[in-house]
Amino acid sequence: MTETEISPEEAARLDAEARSILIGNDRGGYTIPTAGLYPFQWNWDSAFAAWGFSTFDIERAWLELETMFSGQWEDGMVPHIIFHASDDGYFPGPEVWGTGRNPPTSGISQPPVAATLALKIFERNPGAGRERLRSLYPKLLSWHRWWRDRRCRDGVACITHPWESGRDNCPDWDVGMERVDGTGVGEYQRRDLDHVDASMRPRKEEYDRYLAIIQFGRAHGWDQTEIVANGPFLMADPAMTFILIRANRDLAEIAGILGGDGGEASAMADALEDGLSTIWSDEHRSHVARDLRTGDFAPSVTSAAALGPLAGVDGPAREATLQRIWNAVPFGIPSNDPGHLTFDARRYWRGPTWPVFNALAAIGLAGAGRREEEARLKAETRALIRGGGFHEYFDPTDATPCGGRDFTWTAAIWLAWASPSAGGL
Ligand code: 9WN
Repeated sequence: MTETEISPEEAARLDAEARSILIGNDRGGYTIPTAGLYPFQWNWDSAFAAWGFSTFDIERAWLELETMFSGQWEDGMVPHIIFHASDDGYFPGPEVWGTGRNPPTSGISQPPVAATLALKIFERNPGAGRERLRSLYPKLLSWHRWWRDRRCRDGVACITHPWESGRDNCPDWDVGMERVDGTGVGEYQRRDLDHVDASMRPRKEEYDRYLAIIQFGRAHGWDQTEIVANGPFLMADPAMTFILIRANRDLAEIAGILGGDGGEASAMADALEDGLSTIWSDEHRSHVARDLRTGDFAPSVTSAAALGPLAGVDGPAREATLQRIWNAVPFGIPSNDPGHLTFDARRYWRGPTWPVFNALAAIGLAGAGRREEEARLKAETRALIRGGGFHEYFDPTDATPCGGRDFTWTAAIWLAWASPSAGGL
C-alpha cells in the first residue's frame, strides 16, 4: 500500500473532524464510544479518548480517566461499562448485569491500557498532570493488583468473558465458547442490530453464550473467585497479558516520577513475563490464547500477537508469524490470520483491522525502535481513515469502513498518533 501525500489542508480538516467527534461524544466527564450503538462509558475506549483529548484539552483528558475510575469496585476492579445514564439503545443493560452498584456497572473488566496512556498524557504536559497522576496512581495500582489476584492463572492474564478481552468474537475464544451452554438463556432482544448490519456483528449463538456467562456471574453475586474457579469460561489471553506487562512497567515508571517505589509493579510485570510459556504454541509459532479448563489452544494466530513488542517481549518466531499475517492484507494488522478458515473480513474481531489496535501495536513498535514498521502501520491506518472516515473498524482487504461511525477511539488515535500533527510516539 502506498500512501498519497496528505496536504496540510486535508490534515487540518481531519484534525478538526476528529476533535469534533470527541466533543460530540462527550456526555459530561465521560465520552461514549459512538452515539446509538454504545451509549455508556466503556473502559479502554475511555483511556484512548483521554489520550485523544490530551492533544487539545489536557484538563478534559484527566477528567475522562477520573470518571472512569469513579466506577472502580472496592476490590480494585475497574468495570468494562459504567452505565452513567439510562439508555435502552444497548443490550445488555444494567438490569441484566445486576451488579447492584451505584452508578450501575457491568461485572467484568477490560484491557488495562489506562496506566500506559496516563503516562503518555502526563508526558504531554507534566506540569498540568503531576497532581492528577498522583491521585490516580493508587487506583491504578489497586486495579493492577486485582488483575494479579483475580485474573492471573498459570502465570498469565485470563478473561472470564470474551467481552473482558475487548476483542469479543475473535477466534481466540472459540474453543472456550464451544463449552458454554447458551441454550437456556431465555428470550432477549439485541439492540446492536438496530445500528449495524448483522453481517458485521457477532452471531446469535455467540450472544446466547455471552448471556449465559453473565447469568452465571449474577447468580453468584459477582464473586470473582467463584467465577474464575467454576464459571463457564476461563481463557488465557495473550493480548491482555502483553498489555498488563506493559501497564505494570509504565506503572513502575509512574511511581518513580512521583518519587515512590515501583518495585511491586515491576514484580508483577516480571511474573507475567515468566509465565508466557503457558501460552506459547510451537504449532502456531506464536503466543496463542488457551482454554485453561482443557489446555486447548485457539485455532489461529490473531492480532494479539502484534502486542508482543508493547510488552517488550522478544520473540523472533512470533514476529515472523505476525509479519506473514500482516503482509497478507494491504490495510493494517488484521484481527485474525487471513489464511485461516475462521477469517471473516468484515465480522468484527474475526478479520477486520482496528485503527485503535494498530495504534497500540505501534506504541510497541516505536518503543522497540522498529520505526519503519511503525511508519508503515501509521500509513496504512491513515489511508483507512482518509478514505473511509472515523469508523469503528475496516475490512483489511479492501478498506471498506465497517461498524459504528464517528467513533471516539478512532478519532482519538488519529489525533494522538496517525495525524501528521500528532508528533512522534
Ligand atoms: C461489549 C465499545 C466496545 C469496545 C470493545 C468492542 C465492543 C461491546 C459490544 O464495543 O464491545 O463490550 O457490545 O460489542 O468489542 O472492544 O470496548 O466500543
